[in-house]
Amino acid sequence: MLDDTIAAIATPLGEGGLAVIRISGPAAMEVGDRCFAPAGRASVKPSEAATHTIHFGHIVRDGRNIDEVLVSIMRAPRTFTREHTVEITCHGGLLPARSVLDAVLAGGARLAQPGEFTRRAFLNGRLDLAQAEAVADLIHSRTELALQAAGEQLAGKLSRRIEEARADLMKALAHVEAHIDFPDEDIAPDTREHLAARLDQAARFMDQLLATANEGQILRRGIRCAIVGRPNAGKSSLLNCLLGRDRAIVSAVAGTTRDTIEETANIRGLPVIFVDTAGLREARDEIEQEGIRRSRHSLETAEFILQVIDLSADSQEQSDQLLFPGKKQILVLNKADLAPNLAGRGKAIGQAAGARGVEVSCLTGQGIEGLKDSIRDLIWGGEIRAEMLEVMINSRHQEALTRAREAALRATEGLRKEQGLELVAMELRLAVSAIGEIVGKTTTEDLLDLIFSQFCIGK
Ligand SMILES: Nc1nc2c(ncn2[C@@H]2O[C@H](COP(=O)(O)OP(=O)(O)OP(=O)(O)O)[C@@H](O)[C@H]2O)c(=O)[nH]1
Ligand SMILES: [Mg+2]
Repeated sequence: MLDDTIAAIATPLGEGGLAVIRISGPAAMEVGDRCFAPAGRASVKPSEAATHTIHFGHIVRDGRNIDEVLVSIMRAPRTFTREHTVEITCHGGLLPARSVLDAVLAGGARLAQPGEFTRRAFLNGRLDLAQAEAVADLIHSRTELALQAAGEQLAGKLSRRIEEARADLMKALAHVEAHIDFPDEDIAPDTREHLAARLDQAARFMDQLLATANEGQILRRGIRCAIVGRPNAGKSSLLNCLLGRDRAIVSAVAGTTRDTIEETANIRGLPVIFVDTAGLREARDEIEQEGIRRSRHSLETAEFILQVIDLSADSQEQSDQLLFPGKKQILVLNKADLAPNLAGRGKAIGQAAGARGVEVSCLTGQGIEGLKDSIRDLIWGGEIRAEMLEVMINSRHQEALTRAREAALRATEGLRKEQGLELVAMELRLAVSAIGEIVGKTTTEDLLDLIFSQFCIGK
């Protein structure tokens, strides 16, 4: 598969200033020769051009000029894929980019699959698997913190720690295997204990990495928060305040929001997916009934809840507020501007309900910054430190690490319980292989397909 030459549009499909068509593979220069006509006095064909140079000219097909372009020539191995690469920068817009791509395909390239450029970078040793995943994280990151974490992973911070852990396990395995090869020299009890202690340490190291999974997930896919409460409490107003724009309709009519509205906001660097919902009450009609059903569904799937309470409403109504046991939540006591007599009571009301209470006014913006801090504290559990961003495992890493850790623990137990060394070695081999999956030392086609299919075409 690596001997053919692939091509794709690398920029978003839409109108823009420029579009880039990327060609990679052994015949990239020849494909370039077939569709690019250099212009100007110093003009050369791609196959004759010096590496890492840019050339002006036209893309031609059947003798007709398709677009005026710049062509970048980059020869292997100093390229993203480590293969010969030609990048054609043409006019932006779907049609010019498509026409140039068609000319390139007619010139002998094959259309790339999603993620195929990055897959080649991995197969050619330019990146390991964790770094390749970081490329996708980088593209999809929605906040600067997420971007920073992806950048650290791309730079190899996670990979280095994984390699260290893998090397430790391999050393232990080599040690055990050496004793298997010379069966008459049985392993001494203190050597067994020494090895077991080393494996304990490796398991602790894996525990440290595993502890970053939660934050890693939050930064990568965001965290879901349902905004719930009675009709007219100000849920949609709160969504708009947190987003900083007028997304949802706000009105004095109770029952304004009927469908759920989802939007991602950047809260202190964390991507939070807020879901505004229909107010919870006895439904007045079929549509409202469906809206309330959706609200309840959002409530169930949310990882935390902002429960909005209208401070100015009469206290009878407050007393039948719904509580959501087992969910992280913040009571947002809204319309503080209308209830100056209740100022400062938020904390107490929250405590009475067993949650943090924050007074805000969506009208004046009072308390909104404090609410953002409370949200960050609730989901991150403390301050966001730079070194935390250096390693943030994803769910695939978590799964592989958990397997590696369990196998390492079984090996430790085997050593301490004087079990046969064959068994210990088998567990250690499992551990080495599981941890190797993270960086791609051990992989299967299926795993690669799964990872790279999540990329866009052209990446
Ligand atoms: N004075 C004051 N009015 C507010 C505040 N927040 C919201 N309102 C008003 O309260 C009314 C209801 O606001 P919405 O945001 O539509 O309330 P909701 O909870 O989304 O209501 P439903 O979608 O109908 O369930 C509107 O008239 C808002 O202008 C506030 O902090 N102070
Ligand atoms: Mg609403």
